[in-house]
Amino acid sequence: MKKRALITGISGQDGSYLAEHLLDNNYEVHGVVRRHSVAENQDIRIKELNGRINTFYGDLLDVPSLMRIFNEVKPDEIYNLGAMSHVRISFDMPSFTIQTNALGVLNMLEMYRTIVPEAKFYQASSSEMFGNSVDEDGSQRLTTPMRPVSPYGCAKLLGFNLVRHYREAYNLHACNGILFNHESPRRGSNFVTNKVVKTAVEIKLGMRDKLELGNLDSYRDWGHSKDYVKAMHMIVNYERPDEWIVSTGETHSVRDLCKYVFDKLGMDYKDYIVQNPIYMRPEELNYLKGDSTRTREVLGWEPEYTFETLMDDMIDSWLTKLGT
Ligand code: NAP
Ligand code: F7E
Repeated sequence: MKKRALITGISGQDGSYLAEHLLDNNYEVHGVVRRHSVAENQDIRIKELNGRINTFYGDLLDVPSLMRIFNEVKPDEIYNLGAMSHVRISFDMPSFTIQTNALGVLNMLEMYRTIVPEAKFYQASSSEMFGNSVDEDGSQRLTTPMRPVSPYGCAKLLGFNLVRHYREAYNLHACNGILFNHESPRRGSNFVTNKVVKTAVEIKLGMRDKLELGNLDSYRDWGHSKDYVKAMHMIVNYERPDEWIVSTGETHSVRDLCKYVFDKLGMDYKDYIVQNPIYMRPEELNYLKGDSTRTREVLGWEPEYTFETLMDDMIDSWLTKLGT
């Protein structure tokens, strides 16, 4: 019999790639989608999967909907990817962020514990939980202190701890993947990578003449979402529930990112970038570089994309979308 997976956030970047990966591995895939006033927008990233996946209306904050879905699907594996995932916007919507990203995890764990305790559970934890802690060698790892610097990071840390607590208290196969930034052509266009790539392509095509950004001096460890969803599946299927770091181990500044993308399109980024304080954060996370040695050695996970091939994939996608 096929294994049944339930994905919250299936309409998001990772949820859509994870659904494809699980279908390729012969899973029956179910997902939770939220109602949008523009119906076409609620499944834009999963349209191609129509007929191959089963979706349910629901919300992490709507316990009756979760109860109905858990009882109907009776999943073998649960992937909790639903979240308010934009760090800058979490400062504007701290209460909603904390409800969705922390209380939402509690709601999911309660459904799991009471309805399908024999199932396996994955929580989408984040490198944003580290805040500005960096080990002496310039990396973050499981032992690095977690001191988040955004409402998003604070909420994710509560979710992370709830997963640990439920695992120990109720003997559940509940796992945390601490994923560093990962991107793709499906990334929301208000995250920095896709914003830079999309705008640079528009400038190249004469549709715009500047790119407004915030802090150019922060560093991120950027990988490809397609590689990272494979790690999620490996984490859940490892013999023991645990915590895992998923990262490339390379870091680049936002300035490096701009330079690479504009160079690739034959332009000098310095001619087009304007800094606008509205994109700055009340508190910034300055530097991320993850040490995923244990994940590679124990799970055998290896990313296929490099920073450069990730950016090239995103550039090609926007060039195609904008009609060249
Ligand atoms: P994303 O594209 O923003 O997708 C988030 C998904 O969550 C969307 O499907 C969204 O639905 C759904 N959602 C939001 N609020 C919800 C709620 N209250 N109830 C149910 N669903 C809700 O994010 P992503 O990049 O795929 O990230 C997936 C997960 O990994 C998130 O939990 C994120 O915080 C975490 N994470 C991401 C990264 C990264 O670099 N991408 C790194 C570490 C951790 P709508 O489309 O209807 O809003
Ligand atoms: O910002 C700087 C910004 O919004 C990256 C989420 O997936 O990864 C993501 O969070 C950097 C920051 O991602 C703009 O200040 C400059 O230093 O692309 P981002 P993020 O905040 O790192 C973590 C791991 C997650 O878990 C989150 O869900 O870029 N930056 N100028 C800008 N950022 C944005 N968005 N827009 C700008 O104009």
